[in-house]
Amino acid sequence: MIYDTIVAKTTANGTSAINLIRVSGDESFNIVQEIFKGPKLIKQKSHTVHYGFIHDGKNQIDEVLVSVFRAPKTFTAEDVVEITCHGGNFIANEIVKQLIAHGARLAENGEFTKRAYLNGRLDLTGAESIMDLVNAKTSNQLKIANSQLNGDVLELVEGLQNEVLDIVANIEVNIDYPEYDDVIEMTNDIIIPNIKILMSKIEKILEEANTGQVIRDGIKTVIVGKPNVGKSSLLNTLLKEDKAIVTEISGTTRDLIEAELNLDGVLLKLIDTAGIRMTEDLVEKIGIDKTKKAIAGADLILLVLDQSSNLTEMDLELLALTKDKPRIIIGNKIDLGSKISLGDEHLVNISAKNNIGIDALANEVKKLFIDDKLLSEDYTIISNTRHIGKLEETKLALTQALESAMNQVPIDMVEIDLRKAWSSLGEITGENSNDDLISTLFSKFCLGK
Ligand SMILES: Nc1nc2c(ncn2[C@@H]2O[C@H](COP(=O)(O)OP(=O)(O)OP(=O)(O)O)[C@@H](O)[C@H]2O)c(=O)[nH]1
Ligand SMILES: [Mg+2]
Repeated sequence: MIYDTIVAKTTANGTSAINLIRVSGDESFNIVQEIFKGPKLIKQKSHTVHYGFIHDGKNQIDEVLVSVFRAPKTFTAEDVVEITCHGGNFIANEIVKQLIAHGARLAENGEFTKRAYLNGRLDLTGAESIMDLVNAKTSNQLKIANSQLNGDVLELVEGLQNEVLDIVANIEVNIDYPEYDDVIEMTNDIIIPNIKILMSKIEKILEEANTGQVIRDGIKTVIVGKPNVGKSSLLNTLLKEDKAIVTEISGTTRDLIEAELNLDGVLLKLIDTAGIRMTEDLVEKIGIDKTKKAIAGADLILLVLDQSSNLTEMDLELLALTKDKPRIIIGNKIDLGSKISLGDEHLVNISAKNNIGIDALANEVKKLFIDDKLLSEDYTIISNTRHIGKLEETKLALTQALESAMNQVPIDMVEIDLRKAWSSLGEITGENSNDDLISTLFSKFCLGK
């Protein structure tokens, strides 16, 4: 298909040494040539770089390097020209303006990657992995994004699709050649075990996806406790910086304080909260309300208790409030004593102020969420929430197919559910997906990507 020629600055706003402007589409070479004084671009070999000047017809704008890439071996699978100019927003914006004046259109967010997808160079999972690469903050995030970019998720999903098709083929054969009266029973005997095998495969993938999702999205970790137990001290010790104010005054933290921590390749999205207590102070009350909301939205609670004094009513309330959440109960200020014991409940003793027990705490967090085996071996892990949702849909359709088959429902009805399973899988790779989904998905990309 032929699309119009698009342009965007690919580097972020702000002062930098160099900026890169990307142009993609059939007219790329011609449009850039209009404002480029240098060699004739159309005559140059693909994947070469050329020195020259950009001008606006009257004046020189910048001294640049122009790289030319001919379709189809380019990022978008279209003709692409990249202009490397000096840094600073002004120059880059002037060049983009000139390119637009000569017929290019300003690209939408993610439109270059969208073209790569529409032109068949990437499947949807490959395109999504590019956004994950750009956003990666830990080595594990990078690892799963690269595996997805290399087509591992595509391969996994296509494998599952083929298994569904094999089952459908069994049905088709028997529908086409219904030589025997008991054909339906026979077919069910063949397909029921196959559906079961496929379902258990998908269940295993979904189980492992927990680890993938945690790695991709990070763990929203909320530090809670009554005032003065050392929540902010814990945040600071974990971050190795004085991010939150720490004082001996109860009620020091009023608002949520957010920070990110790379814990051996696992991203913790930490939130320090206002200590919970009864208070008449309006500001503190609002802070406490926010704490309660943060608890509700957390993946993990770090509930901090104070080992230097006995448990209070408020501690017990907080223990009850967080009971159903994944949580780690921490006994802080272990340097001052160990007055608390919780019976069967596991307590991780630390001193936030003196940096004692912090590594053990970090290990507890990892143990709770990450299956290391999946990362060390050559596994394909699904990590993207959209993919997980589609796999759940697939599983549901297979469950329905299985139920029908077991109840000897007419075989063509069973086939409808199997086809549904097949098409849910196809939505993961973008083999069948609607325009709205594609637009929303790519709009989350940054400009120039
Ligand atoms: N001895 C000792 N003191 C600590 C420890 N951790 C924190 N503290 C002290 O406890 C006091 C309160 O610490 P914060 O970190 O501000 O406590 P908080 O839970 O954030 O308190 P609020 O924000 O008021 O809810 C400060 O004086 C800290 O220095 C520890 O491990 N040992
Ligand atoms: Mg605090």
